[in-house]
Amino acid sequence: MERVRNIVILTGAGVSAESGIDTFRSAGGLWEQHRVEDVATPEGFARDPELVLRFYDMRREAIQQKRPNPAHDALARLDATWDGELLLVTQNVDDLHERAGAANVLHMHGEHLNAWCTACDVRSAWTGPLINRPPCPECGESALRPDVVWFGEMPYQMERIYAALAECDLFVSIGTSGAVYPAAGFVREAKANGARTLELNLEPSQGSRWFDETRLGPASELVPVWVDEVLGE
Ligand code: BV8
Repeated sequence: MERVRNIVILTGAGVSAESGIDTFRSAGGLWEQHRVEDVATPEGFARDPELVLRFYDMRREAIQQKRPNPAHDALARLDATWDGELLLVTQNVDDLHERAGAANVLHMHGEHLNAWCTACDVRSAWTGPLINRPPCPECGESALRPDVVWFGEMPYQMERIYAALAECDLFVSIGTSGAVYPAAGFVREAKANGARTLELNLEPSQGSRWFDETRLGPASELVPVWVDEVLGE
């Protein structure tokens, strides 16, 4: 394997599955008994803000009871010791990568532990519920929403992601079904720029054919083995 210098890693719900956080597809297309369009779209929020706020309050509370698993720990170890460029992009809105010690995590779909004020546009760290419409720490308005990218909304820091994909020699996708865009298209972007592409997943994803190599199994087993390989290289 020619010397790898710049790595981009994309993680999805599968990397947090063994920490006890439900993936989106495991619930047979329903997501915690809700349809995505009712709880993860701006239209759904406008239609029934209480339903959406309760949905996110429940998940924000739940993730704070969970712990990182060996996949998060291994990625944090790679982040701390890799001597080239490393960008860890996650589709997940939990903070398990950070709690495992990863330093530069890019949450392209936002974060449960932030609240976004629709009055002053400021984002604040937030661990409690939003259902009782608490005042924004910045402007005092009761206009806080989850700082999460809903379907139809633009994911965060896309330019930074595409710049890293243009420079990377290795793109690794971990625990994602490849169902949601633009994240699902990153492998093609990396491949077009000459990077090698590796997928670590419990089952083949919708984009498996774009990967040079796919390893099937639980992230808590596959990720530490891969990190040892790439550090030992
Ligand atoms: C946008 C935050 C444009 C919310 C999320 C038609 C065709 C193509 C695209 C579209 C289309 N119609 C609409 C679109 C665009 C849409 C889209 O892609 N829809 C899909 C459904 C077709 N995308 C968007 O809307 C995005 N925005 O396009 O904006 C735009 C342009 C200009 C201006 C404005 C806007 C925004 C998408 C972001 C939505 N928000 N999350 C929240 O979390 O509450 S997405 C959410 O679902 C997750 O963040 C994640 O991204 C996605 C689920 O994917 P995964 O993470 O992969 O999880 P999943 O359950 O699917 O898979 C888990 C995998 O893990 C499985 O493969 C499983 O086998 C594996 N696994 C399980 N256990 C383990 C494991 N692997 C390893 N170990 C294990 N133990």
